[in-house]
Amino acid sequence: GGSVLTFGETMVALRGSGPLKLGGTMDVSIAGAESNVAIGLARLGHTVRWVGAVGDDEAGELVLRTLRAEAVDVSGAWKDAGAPTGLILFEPRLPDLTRVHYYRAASAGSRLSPDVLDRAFATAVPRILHLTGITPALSPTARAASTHALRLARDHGAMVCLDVNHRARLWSADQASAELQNWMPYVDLLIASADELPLCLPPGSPTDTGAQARALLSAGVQEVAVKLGAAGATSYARPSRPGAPAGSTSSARCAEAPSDAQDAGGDAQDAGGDAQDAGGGSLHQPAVAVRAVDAVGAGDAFVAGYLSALLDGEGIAGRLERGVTTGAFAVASPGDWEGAPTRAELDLLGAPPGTVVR
Ligand code: KDG
Repeated sequence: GGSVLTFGETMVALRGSGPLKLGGTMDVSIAGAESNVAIGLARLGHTVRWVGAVGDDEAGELVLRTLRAEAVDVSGAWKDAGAPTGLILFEPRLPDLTRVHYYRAASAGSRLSPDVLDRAFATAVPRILHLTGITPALSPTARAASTHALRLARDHGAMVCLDVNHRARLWSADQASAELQNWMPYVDLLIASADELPLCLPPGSPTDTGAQARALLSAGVQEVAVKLGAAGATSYARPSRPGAPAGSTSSARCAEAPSDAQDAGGDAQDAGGDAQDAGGGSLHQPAVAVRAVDAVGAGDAFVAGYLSALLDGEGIAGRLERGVTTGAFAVASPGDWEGAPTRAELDLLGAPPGTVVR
């Protein structure tokens, strides 16, 4: 059981250091947005379960062994003898630009189906179901598994967290939008980058991020967290109401935050920079300034931090603060999830440059 259930495809990840076509050496690890979140949560001490399939191959062994080593519950994961484990190649092409190449069509992980979620919920009902917009892009059965998960969460009273994570190499914006719009009535917490918000709304919706977030709140979402990369993140929430789903109870904090709580010039240099009320039931949190090494996985790390604080009973300011902190750890370390902090390490980012912890 546990606090969080997540499902999706996790692949073997090969990461080079320059143009792929030149060859050379690559590091071997694993990657998958949902398992990145699972590892981030487990490092922070939460119980988290990842469900999905790998092939009956050594690559699949690597995936399961790594997740087990990170204290992610993989008891509901399985090996599919009929298809291989998927593969992802990361090609760092410029200091701030990484290209991704997928070898995942018809992979084991893409063959998820709705019965998998029935089994997961029959074992234990999580407090939070976390899913991403990657899974429905993988196959028709994975899409059906995703929508089935949304219904199971609603039926069992689990809170739903969706990270849009649009992957243009897997499906078009139109395809994503046609699917994700229908999901909004089931979603409690929506996490997205600003350019992904329109994918969740009908055509002709507002073009301004704040207005889009508020349109989503009107469509039934309780809380919208917008990831802004180096600019931090902004959350929008509607006031909590009696009978609201678990986890959304402190949403009202957002609207209540005093607008003069912080110095208006709070900037990204300030590792302890607190959230500022951006008006209209929204709260902005600047990013923690770090030397960026690898931005891949930062969004997933943000989700892990955000959900961790939510599980701890923190309000929106605390969720944003932990989200930008875990996001900064991800950006400052190579790999998708390798640099994710433990709870004791969360404070390290506030240390002055050149600090040696002895
Ligand atoms: O968020 C990081 C992911 O993009 C990476 O781990 C691979 O899940 C992945 C995907 O489908 O792109």
